[in-house]
Amino acid sequence: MFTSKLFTLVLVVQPQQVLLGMKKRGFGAGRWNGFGGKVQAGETIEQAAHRELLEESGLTVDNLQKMGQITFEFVGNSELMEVHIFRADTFHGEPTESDEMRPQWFQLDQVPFSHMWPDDVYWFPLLLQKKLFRGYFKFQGLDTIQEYTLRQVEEV
Ligand code: 8OG
Repeated sequence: MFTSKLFTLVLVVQPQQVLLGMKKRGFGAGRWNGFGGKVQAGETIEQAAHRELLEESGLTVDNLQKMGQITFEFVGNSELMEVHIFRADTFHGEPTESDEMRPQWFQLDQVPFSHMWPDDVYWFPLLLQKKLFRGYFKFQGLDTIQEYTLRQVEEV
């Protein structure tokens, strides 16, 4: 029997650049990623996305666009991770390093996929093209995708 836990992930995108953070500790440490984390009891997924973005990057946004939903299974772990992925095209504040993340802008043609989660190379281009998607990735360990599905959808 599988159970699942909700997570958020926010990508701040500018016309030529995307903001990523180097995860300094915990799950995904050593990888560049968007900003996000677990949805806490009593908050909506969107509230969690705003909170985690502020905590980890120092930024606030007026508008989060829902872009995708990906479920991750890790072989041997019965808890699935359901990650809700958002995009923001405008923001307030200055990217600021936190205990968890060191933010840095990347040119859109220089996204550091070899130092990101291995599934990102599949769905990131969809997010950048403003296409909505749903996916399922089954990992063996933290580096190997055993199988996956990914499709474009009309509504997330
Ligand atoms: O609270 P914590 O930092 O552990 O939350 C994990 C964050 O990592 C959350 O924002 C969701 C995100 N995340 C995964 N798996 C993957 C993945 O395969 N790719 C990307 N880009 N982000 C992921 O949990």
